[in-house]
Amino acid sequence: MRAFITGVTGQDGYYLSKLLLDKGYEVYGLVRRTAQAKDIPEGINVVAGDVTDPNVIEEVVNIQPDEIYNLAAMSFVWESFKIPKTTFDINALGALNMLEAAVRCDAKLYQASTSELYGASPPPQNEKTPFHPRSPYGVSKLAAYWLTVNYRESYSLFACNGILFNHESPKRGIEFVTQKVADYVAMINRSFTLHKNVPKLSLGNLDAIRDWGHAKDFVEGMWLIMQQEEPDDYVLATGEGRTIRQLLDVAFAHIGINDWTPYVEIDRELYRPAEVEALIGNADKAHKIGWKPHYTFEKMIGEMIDAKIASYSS
Ligand code: G4F
Repeated sequence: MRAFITGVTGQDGYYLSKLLLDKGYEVYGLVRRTAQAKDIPEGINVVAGDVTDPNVIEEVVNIQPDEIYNLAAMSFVWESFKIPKTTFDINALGALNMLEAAVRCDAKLYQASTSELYGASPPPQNEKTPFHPRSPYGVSKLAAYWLTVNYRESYSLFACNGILFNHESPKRGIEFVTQKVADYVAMINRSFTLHKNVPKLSLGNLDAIRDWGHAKDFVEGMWLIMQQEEPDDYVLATGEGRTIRQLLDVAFAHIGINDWTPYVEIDRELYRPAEVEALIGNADKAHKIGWKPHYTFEKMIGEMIDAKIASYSS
């Protein structure tokens, strides 16, 4: 089997390509700058290019993959308010180019959709919940979602949306709240041994609720979705919602601190113009095809903090 992955340098690209290589796939990964390729697992065939460039279609056709995983995205919701056009180009136009490529080589296609599609729709959210995105990111991903459905219905393409709720790991970018907290907690831990003061952690909305799982569990779901008889759309989520306050409880407890309030300050700048208050997924449909997450929240946050502590002491 041959797979083509866009966004291979990101967190999900890393875990998915490892999974596929372990399964014996020949893996091709699209990278915008070849310098980025140093962070990807060994064994991937690196293809230089950009999802927004129509020439990428020809590149994919030359490779003739069996499966395309479109993970490339401008994925930071807050930033999407600052760069809406770039966000739309990468997330919507990029998906369109990959769908065109999939039609040309009759490949299966996985589209990385997101719980941000639900936005203002109250939880629990499943495949039947109405969409109401609250950011340029969410709107761009909704366009990609419907393009995927449309190509499936128009060309009988095996095209699927994985509607993934938040998923994290030590590979998560520092822009996202779990890694930002893990990094800070590791610094605090180090400051105890160095007897140094660390500035406060600035955060935005502490009352937002998210459903956080581990990326390693979620890429298994991506693959499983692509192995079904019929193409379809699936929610992947743990079903457990926590506030940012609860994330802070778990993270600080990992280094033995029970009261995090002296370490945290609120920065209004970090609020989004339109907030998504609560995302908690119902993944019953994915459970029926055999997917289930294994990591607990505590284990995942602990792993992220320990990885940061290890990086600071090396
Ligand atoms: O970690 P976040 O930036 O993730 P967000 O916005 O939920 O988006 C992530 O998950 C989506 C799936 O639901 C993906 F589609 C998307 O690409 C991305 O991977 O923020 C989580 C929550 C938000 O409510 C935010 O307002 O944390 C809140 N928050 C509070 N203070 C903060 C901060 N978020 C960030 N990034 N930084 C803060 O200082």
